[in-house]
Amino acid sequence: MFCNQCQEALRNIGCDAMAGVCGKTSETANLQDLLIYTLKGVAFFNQEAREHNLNHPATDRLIMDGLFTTITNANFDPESVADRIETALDERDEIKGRLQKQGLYEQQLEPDYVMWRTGRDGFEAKSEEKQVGLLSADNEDVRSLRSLVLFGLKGMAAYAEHALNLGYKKADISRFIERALVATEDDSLSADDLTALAMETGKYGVDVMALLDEANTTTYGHPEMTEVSIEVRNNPAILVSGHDLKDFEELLKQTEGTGVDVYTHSEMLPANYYPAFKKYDHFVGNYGNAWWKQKEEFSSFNGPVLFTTNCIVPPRDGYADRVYTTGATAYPGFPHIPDREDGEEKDFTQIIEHAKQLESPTQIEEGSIVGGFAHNQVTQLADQVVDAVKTGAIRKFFVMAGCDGRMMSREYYTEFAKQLPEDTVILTAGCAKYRYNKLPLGDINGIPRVLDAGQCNDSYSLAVVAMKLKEIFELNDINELPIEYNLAWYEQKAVIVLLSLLHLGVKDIKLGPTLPAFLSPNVAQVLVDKFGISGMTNVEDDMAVLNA
Ligand code: FS2
Ligand code: SF4
Repeated sequence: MFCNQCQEALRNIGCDAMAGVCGKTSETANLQDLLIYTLKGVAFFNQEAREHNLNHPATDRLIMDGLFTTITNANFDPESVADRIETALDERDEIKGRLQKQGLYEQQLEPDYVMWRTGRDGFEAKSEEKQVGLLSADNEDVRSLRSLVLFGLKGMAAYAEHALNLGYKKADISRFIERALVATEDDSLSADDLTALAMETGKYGVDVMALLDEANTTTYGHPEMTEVSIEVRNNPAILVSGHDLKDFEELLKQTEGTGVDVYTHSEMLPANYYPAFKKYDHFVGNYGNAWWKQKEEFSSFNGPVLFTTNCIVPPRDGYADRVYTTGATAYPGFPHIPDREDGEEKDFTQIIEHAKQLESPTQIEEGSIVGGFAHNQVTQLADQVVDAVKTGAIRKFFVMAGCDGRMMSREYYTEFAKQLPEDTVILTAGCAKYRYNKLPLGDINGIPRVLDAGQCNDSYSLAVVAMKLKEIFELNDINELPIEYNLAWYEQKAVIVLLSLLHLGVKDIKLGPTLPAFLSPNVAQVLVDKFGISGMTNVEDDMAVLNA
């Protein structure tokens, strides 16, 4: 195996042993590479089918789901990945047959990724071939840029799938995903071409986040300022993690009146901010913190846990028998709630019945947290915010969005938040917030000093707010605003968020706790020269650099 897609890549180079730092086995990692390789073949033919209106909507989902499956901490189950490879091979050849039937495709000298086929027992050997994995290109800059595009596409696909689950899709986004997947196999593209493609990936990143925002807010209402309880009640309960609001809604409906409570964990916390979910009395609040604390927190929760997306940590005994997955996620031994069929809801009966037999959660924290500051809520507070900026009560905003993680070096973010002067406000989104959302940072004229917009995809909201402020203050450039960016990344959704911000013209982003291992020195230099990106150093120096 060789994998360098996340912030925990071994020695900040890549995981290449029997298992990744995340716990993904070499077998699963290789199969994930083979799945991506196969999806490129699906994309190759589906581009052509799309041109002639011969494409099927199910192919869009297949590509999104396949990419999503390979995101860090989403799917650890080699069987589930191999199932997807089989399905993708069939889909690829079926689309090819469809084109041939119409005389739109003639067999030619095809690259391996569009023609390879073995039985399931041949997947392992195939997955070890050099051309399948991330090291297929010999030129390190080409390799780096292909990785940047591919990892951005993974994040894009995840967001596109959440939107699709709510019935929202855009052909342009699927078309781009296909084109870009195929481009990562095109040896005729230069480093400049691939750099342009990476920037274009950012454009579609903005589009997909806007689409998901539309899907979420149209379906569930605009997030609103909400006080979320972090305490527990004395009923059996289910804890829901991940990002998929459709899954969350269906579980809430199916648990209503059963005596089983529902709590959110990690990236599901923002579900508390949506008006549509507030009518459920058995939706109690949030339990615990960011994904990496799940071993302790799932143990004390006592009830079953549902993963709707990443981030899964290989479990410890004591709770492993009460963890369920759904969607793109899987882990060997965890029961998997199957996909929706024919417009029906997913069936959560098994996990609900399981919950009824278990103890209620043990309380681990007291009080509440406040969030729900997505763009609509902030726009409603615009007068208050603008006044505070004009009078100098708020001198600066710090966007501290992204991911949390288990590395000790991430204590930096807690310290940074603590040391920020009192006339500054943190704008956050994603699970990065857990590093400071429970600190007593107070408020400025009633505006909390930590404004949480929501999940990582709600970083889009922060961009909308910035655009709005630019308009109000009649500025020419978003970078003239008193906003600094100090982002934390972990997995590939952060890659698409970063590319999106670059596309919107945001400059001088600080990125930590380490710069991505997949950036070659030359590609990293381009990001420095063109966008002023820099790595985090230490709190004192970074405070000075960011004029805190
Ligand atoms: Fe956090 Fe993990 Fe949101 Fe990431 S819970 S690192 O999936 O996408 O952010
Ligand atoms: Fe390593 Fe991250 Fe890849 Fe897991 S996802 S194998 S930790 S680089």
